[in-house]
Amino acid sequence: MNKLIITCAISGAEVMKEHNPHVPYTIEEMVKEASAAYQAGASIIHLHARYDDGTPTQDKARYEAIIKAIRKRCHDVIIQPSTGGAVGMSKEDRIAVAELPIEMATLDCGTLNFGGDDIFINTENDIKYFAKVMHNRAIYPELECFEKGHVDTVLRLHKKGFIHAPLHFSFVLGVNGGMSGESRDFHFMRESIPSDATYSVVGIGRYEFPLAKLAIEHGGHVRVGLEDNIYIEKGVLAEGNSALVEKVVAMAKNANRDIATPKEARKILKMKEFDDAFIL
Ligand code: KMH
Ligand code: ZN
Repeated sequence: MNKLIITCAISGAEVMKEHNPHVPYTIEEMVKEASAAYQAGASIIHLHARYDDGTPTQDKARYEAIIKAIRKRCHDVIIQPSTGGAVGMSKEDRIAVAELPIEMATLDCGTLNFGGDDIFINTENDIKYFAKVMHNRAIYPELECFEKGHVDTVLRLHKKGFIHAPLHFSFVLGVNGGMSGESRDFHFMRESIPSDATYSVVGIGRYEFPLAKLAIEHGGHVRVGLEDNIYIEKGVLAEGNSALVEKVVAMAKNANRDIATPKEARKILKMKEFDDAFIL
């Protein structure tokens, strides 16, 4: 089977130190969490910038400082900034990070109720706007789909020429307001994408490891991290992002699936090779 790409979502925009003290806010904390996750086997770091007090921000200068610092410790890791940011941010603020020379970023593929009364807005025009900016800047989109309708939207916009191949999906399952992350949901999603597309699972909360197991067994890829889940097992807080990555590495080993390096991940995803231009 192909090698397993592990993404680590180290920070998120919603989870706070009150939930798990290892959630990074400062640049130093971001570097510590990212490099430990990279050493443990993550080839992609999914990144939300925060200010030192934990407030989420899409400020370009803050991203630049974090990315520069991570790059010094994890030379060839794939850094995937969020263009989702936090609920309520404008699309102009969300996409500002795309002005940096980044190789990959998230592209959120539909609107949903988000964890209660919040609404995470991604209209069809928003999706086209983000896709166009990213395409024009040669930024590889990670297609985040929170339910099956979002996959259908991607396929329709791809057919119409707004979203370009290669298609790499992330099935974000288990958000309250989105699709759940049961085995039937996983199979429905994976069977709904073209055979030449790739996918990663993003299991929220208790879905993180059961979905990781399914993806490992079926040739998919896996994202873990404190953005998505703060527990290493029921009721036990994870001692940082690297503990979550290590658990997936052990699961992959059990299933005889090797872990992809960043170089191998770029090849599997049909990305361009690492370029010094990505060093800010
Ligand atoms: N924080 C969520 C509202 C992304 O990174 O693009 C959106 C999110 C998706 O986390
Ligand atoms: Zn995110």
